[in-house]
Amino acid sequence: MSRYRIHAVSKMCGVSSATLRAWERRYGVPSPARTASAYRLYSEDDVALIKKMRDYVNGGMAAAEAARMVIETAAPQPPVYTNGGDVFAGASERIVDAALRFDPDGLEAEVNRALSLGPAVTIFERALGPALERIGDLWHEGKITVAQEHLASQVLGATLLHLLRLAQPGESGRRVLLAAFADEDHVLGLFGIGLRFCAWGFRSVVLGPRTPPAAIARAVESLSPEIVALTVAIPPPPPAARELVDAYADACRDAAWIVGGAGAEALRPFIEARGGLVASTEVSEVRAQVESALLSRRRRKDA
Ligand code: B12
Repeated sequence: MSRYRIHAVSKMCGVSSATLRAWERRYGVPSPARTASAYRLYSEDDVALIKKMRDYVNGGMAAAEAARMVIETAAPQPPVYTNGGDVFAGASERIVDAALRFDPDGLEAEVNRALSLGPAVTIFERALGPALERIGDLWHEGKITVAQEHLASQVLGATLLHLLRLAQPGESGRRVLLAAFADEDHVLGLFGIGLRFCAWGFRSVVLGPRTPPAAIARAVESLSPEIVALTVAIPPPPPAARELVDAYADACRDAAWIVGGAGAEALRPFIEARGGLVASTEVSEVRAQVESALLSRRRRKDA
């Protein structure tokens, strides 16, 4: 049962309230219940987690590592099933609810909780991605403000980048360069697809939003990726679009390249004219597209 307020817990554990809030925000350790007026209410289990975390940190362990140990060794919590028993859908719903409440701490805590549900790619595809899409729809319908949507994008974007770092495979030699078109800020879907590439054995290098062709050219020259994955949500108008796609095609040199995102279809003729791929909207088909592009690339190199 949850019964202790933050000041009481702070005294019981010898950890300041500010540190307790920081541990919750950064690591979800712990994620106490809330009263109707949003005050934290800690349970005995929450207090036990805090004491463990305190002991590790006092023993000289970095807080992030201590949090990981605490989460891994905690007795398994019964998952909170909602939505027909699907834990990922439940996590997604709680993230959206936190955005709807405009509750930054709750949002961080729910996102952090989702991170323990399974492999990074599954967490993205079944919890974080659907949450983003729902938040986008709510924004479009005028049910949440730009501020709420920005907050959610910010927290989820930072988390996806973190997951991407954790999901990197060992030095396998295969490398994908991930970037957004010039003038493009929408990168969350790209980070998600980066997790897929990691699961397929690629190390990813993220150049991020608004990457001009010259930057791609430089990165291709220095890093020799096997494939360049670009995203575009809002394509430029046709005359500029052809020029821009041509510039990306030149920048990718002999690397395979694939363009995805909501705006890719509009650029299909320009992309295909230069030997690029337009990503399928089915992620399972993207893998086949990538493998066949890499095979053609190898054949070209061997010829
Ligand atoms: C989050 C968001 C933002 C965030 C982006 C944060 C970030 N760091 O990415 C911010 C606040 C910055 C933003 C800004 C703007 N946004 Co906005 N945004 C959204 C929102 C709500 C969600 C996008 C998202 O992350 N979706 C979730 C991801 C997972 O989906 P996804 O991107 O489609 O990616 C999937 C696939 O497409 C695929 N994929 C994507 N890229 C790639 C690449 C490869 C290689 C592969 C294989 C696959 C792949 O993988 C993903 C997995 O399924 C959408 C609304 C919506 N419902 O989509 C609007 C939306 C995209 N935005 C829109 C607009 C208009 C803007 C602004 C112009 C708003 C403004 N007035 O300032 C600016 C433009 C900024 C710019 N220059 O790019 C419009 C675009 C309409 C259009 N097509 O013209 C939308 C659709 C909202 C709307 N309904 O009006 N936005």
